[in-house]
Amino acid sequence: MNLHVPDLAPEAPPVRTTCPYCGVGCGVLARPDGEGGARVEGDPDHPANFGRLCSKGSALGETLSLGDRVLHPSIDGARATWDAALDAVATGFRRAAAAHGPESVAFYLSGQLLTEDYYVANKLAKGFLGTPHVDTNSRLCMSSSVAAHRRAFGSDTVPGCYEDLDGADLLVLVGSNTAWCHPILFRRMLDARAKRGTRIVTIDPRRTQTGEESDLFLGLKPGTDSTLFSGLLVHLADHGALDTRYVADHTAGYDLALERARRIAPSLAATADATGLAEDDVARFFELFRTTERAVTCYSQGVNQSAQGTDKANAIINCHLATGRIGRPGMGPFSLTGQPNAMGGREVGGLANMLAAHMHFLPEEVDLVRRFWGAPNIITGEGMKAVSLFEAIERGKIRALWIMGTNPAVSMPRADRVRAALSRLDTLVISEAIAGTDTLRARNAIVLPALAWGEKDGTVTNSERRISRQRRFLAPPGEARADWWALAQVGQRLGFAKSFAWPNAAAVFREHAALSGFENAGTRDFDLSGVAEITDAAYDSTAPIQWPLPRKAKSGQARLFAEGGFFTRDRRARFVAVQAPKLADATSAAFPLRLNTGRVRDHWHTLTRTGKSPRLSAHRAVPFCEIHPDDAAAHGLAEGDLARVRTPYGAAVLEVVVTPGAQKGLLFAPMHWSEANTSSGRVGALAQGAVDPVSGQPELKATPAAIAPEPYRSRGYLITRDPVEAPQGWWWARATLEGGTGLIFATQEGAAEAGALMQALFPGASLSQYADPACGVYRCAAFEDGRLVGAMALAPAAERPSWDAAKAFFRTQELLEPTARRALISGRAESAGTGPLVCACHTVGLGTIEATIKAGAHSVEAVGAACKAGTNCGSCIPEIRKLLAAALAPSPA
Ligand SMILES: Nc1nc2c(c(=O)[nH]1)N[C@H]1C(S)=C(S)[C@@H](COP(=O)(O)OP(=O)(O)OC[C@H]3O[C@@H](n4cnc5c(=O)[nH]c(N)nc54)[C@H](O)[C@@H]3O)O[C@H]1N2
Ligand SMILES: Nc1nc2c(c(=O)[nH]1)N[C@H]1C(S)=C(S)[C@@H](COP(=O)(O)OP(=O)(O)OC[C@H]3O[C@@H](n4cnc5c(=O)[nH]c(N)nc54)[C@H](O)[C@@H]3O)O[C@H]1N2
Ligand code: SF4
Ligand SMILES: [Mo]
Repeated sequence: MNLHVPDLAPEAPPVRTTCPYCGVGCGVLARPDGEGGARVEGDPDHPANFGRLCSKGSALGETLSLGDRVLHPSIDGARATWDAALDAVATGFRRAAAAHGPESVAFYLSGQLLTEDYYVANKLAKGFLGTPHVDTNSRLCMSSSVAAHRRAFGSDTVPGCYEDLDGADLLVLVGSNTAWCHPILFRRMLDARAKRGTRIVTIDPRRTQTGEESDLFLGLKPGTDSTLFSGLLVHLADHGALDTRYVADHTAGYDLALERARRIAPSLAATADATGLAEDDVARFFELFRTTERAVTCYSQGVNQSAQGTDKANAIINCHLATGRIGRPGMGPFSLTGQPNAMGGREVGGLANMLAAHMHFLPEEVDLVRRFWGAPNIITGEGMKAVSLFEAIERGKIRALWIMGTNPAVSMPRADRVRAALSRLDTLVISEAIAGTDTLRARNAIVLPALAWGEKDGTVTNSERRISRQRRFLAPPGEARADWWALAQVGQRLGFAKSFAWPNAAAVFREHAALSGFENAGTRDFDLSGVAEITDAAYDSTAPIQWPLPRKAKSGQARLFAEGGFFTRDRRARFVAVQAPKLADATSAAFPLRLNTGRVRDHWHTLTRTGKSPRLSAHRAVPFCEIHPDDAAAHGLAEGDLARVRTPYGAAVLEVVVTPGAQKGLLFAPMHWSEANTSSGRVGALAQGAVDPVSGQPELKATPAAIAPEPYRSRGYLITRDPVEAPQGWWWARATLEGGTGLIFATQEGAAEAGALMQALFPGASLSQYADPACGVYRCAAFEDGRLVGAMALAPAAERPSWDAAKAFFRTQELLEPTARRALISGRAESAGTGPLVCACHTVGLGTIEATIKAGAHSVEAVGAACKAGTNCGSCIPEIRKLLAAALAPSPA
């Protein structure tokens, strides 16, 4: 169903906008088709991607349909007008504030909001409602990096830019699966390797696709990064590799930091021992770092999402300060941000420990912001961070909450508890674009329909401090409105009409830029005053800009700190003496393993958007758990089995993936699946969430865990044109397919029950069936007027029928040939498929690629030429390379 009103003529020039997924911030050209859809391609002029898009960006056009959108406001399930819903929000907040004080109202925001949305939310809460309790999913994402920047630089400043990746001779990737999570930056890194021989070192307990592509992979024990980088600092000091001038002129605290590092990692041997790495590997890494001046260290969630995430980041920054490798071309510590606007959220001050525009709570800062806003109720100190915030909700201390652009019932650690806590609130407001999320299902709420990508208008900031426009190219569907508008309306209803009266997003942006420059004589890093008077027209047409961009500056600044100038009082950076690493909870007999969680290549977070794309849903179709072969054997598990993974906080049933890339003792499961798309694959429920003492960021990578087989009698798939409810008792995961939707399932039932189910699902249809109850096999295709409407296969669990071939028959609505009809139920179809998807852009499966290699395509280019795999976005090239290596390896005989 497409309800988008035709907005722009199909022939109109493309709209320049920005990808709404990761923090790389790629430029996108969108060509609306006039029917609510659009063709997208990379913007060749955008300095983040120069025309490239990864698999997720390339498939954006598949996520624009309106069938599952929230299209009008509702109150406790009943449709309401915007006026009524906004009145209800204002009344709820006013009531909570009157009865329990303004601090009983809270906001839980998102790094996927636009800067303009974020700015208005922050201003409303911190200046007018008078509550400090504004936090965001960025707490789970990069708050440890923010804290580390502040400790080292006195400000939350990313010192470098993407060109440093092109110009580095050494790239160290710490706790980052860059190949899958920042694919376009990874392409730039591989280009650098091809052009200048850049070496890539990956540090991660799992051998990820990124690790596979690296020159050196260090599979360290979880949580031990601070030891490794302490060892590196000691090595640099002992080998005369310091930049003594830089240390003397621009830093403080070196001696203490080195002394602490020596205690944590006194020698190479001690470092190797504590990190579980081979001494040779550690030595090679240290030497590479010592001898390569142009070195960039990139880090993301393996560093941030950790009970000592801030220390990990500071241990890395220490090594760059000690060598003066910061702010110069091809050098620097580089926090890769996750969400498209993680940086924008930091700029407006949307974290509980910030006030606004990179200012905190010094009395003069509070006074400055108060005067600028004309704020009657300015807050004077920090609010609660995400984990504490939800605990306070559980205790009844927070009575009203506005959730915007995030799905905490899935993504918060201890997600079961978080979901239950929501029922304690008197007023819950949820601004959402997609219906049926786990958070929306958690309880009744005031639901406000948000604009989605393609409909929204505003700005986002990427990892290199570059602000790009997200531009509207589709008409707002239904009654959906901009998030900033809804927030401003509530501000007006609470009696602050004048302060919340912006006519458009450009006006909000101007105010935000003006605040950054207000009484800022170079003492605050974040300064956008150069665009504080930008006209509506210029805002509409602006090219990406980098900050700082002070008044009168001709352009933004690409790098900072090459010659010091830090934002501490004495303008010196600080070395930080870090603590010896220790994971929050020890493993035990009951929970002998650890659960690491993260991401897969083609899915985004809780699947509300990538889950709509058949191509993106094919790469990984079920929630799974990676395990080392030895652990699998010890627990009686084989590839493809289902296993129950338990932690002290929750449990999930996941498909087992046995891989030597997993570290012994460490499980890995993706965070993506929710109750909306699987019976029990919601991994957030299992995460411990012990918080980092400095940043408050929860640990999501090392929860003590147990695993055991979860046997089922049968496995199978069910494909239908429209979604159907899975029967009680099934384990299932749902994926979007071309022309249909599919359930991969496991059940204690057999052929007879499967047959009965198909009869019930398709009462008027003609069923072609094959049943062998004795062997537990059942296959069925359902036709209505000759059109294929359903297909099912069920077999004993060990056989796991694959749907790869059957899926293909749903791509068309045409009548099927008799041979195709026979193939569908003969079981032959199963083996005729092309196997699991590797290339999402050209829909090329594993089987096809293997056959292509066998037929003589012996390079990535040759495979591409023969079957197109890897020729569009390139996200799958690492996987193709791996298949080539496996196929072409000399056989042992
Ligand atoms: N495809 C895809 N891309 C995305 C996203 C997505 O959902 N899907 N989300 C975006 C967002 S918001 C974010 S934050 C980023 C995250 O991007 P990444 O940080 O690259 O992704 P993760 O998979 O969460 O974790 C990275 C790695 O940290 C490793 N790790 C775990 N523990 C440790 C440790 O103790 N030390 C070290 N060194 N490594 C460890 C994990 O094994 C994992 O491989 O991705 C962004 N890009
Ligand atoms: N176990 C585990 N948990 C994790 C992580 C992990 O690695 N492991 N990673 C953490 C990290 S780094 C992150 S960033 C979080 C992400 O976790 P979430 O932010 O909870 O995940 P999303 O699915 O991106 O949720 C965004 C929601 O906003 C909705 N939405 C989309 N566009 C708009 C809009 O314009 N306005 C509004 N109002 N709503 C919109 C989407 O439909 C979706 O429901 O997860 C965290 N949780
Ligand atoms: S790397 Fe991919 S997901 Fe990230 S911004 Fe670029 S196209 Fe979007
Ligand atoms: Mo994130």
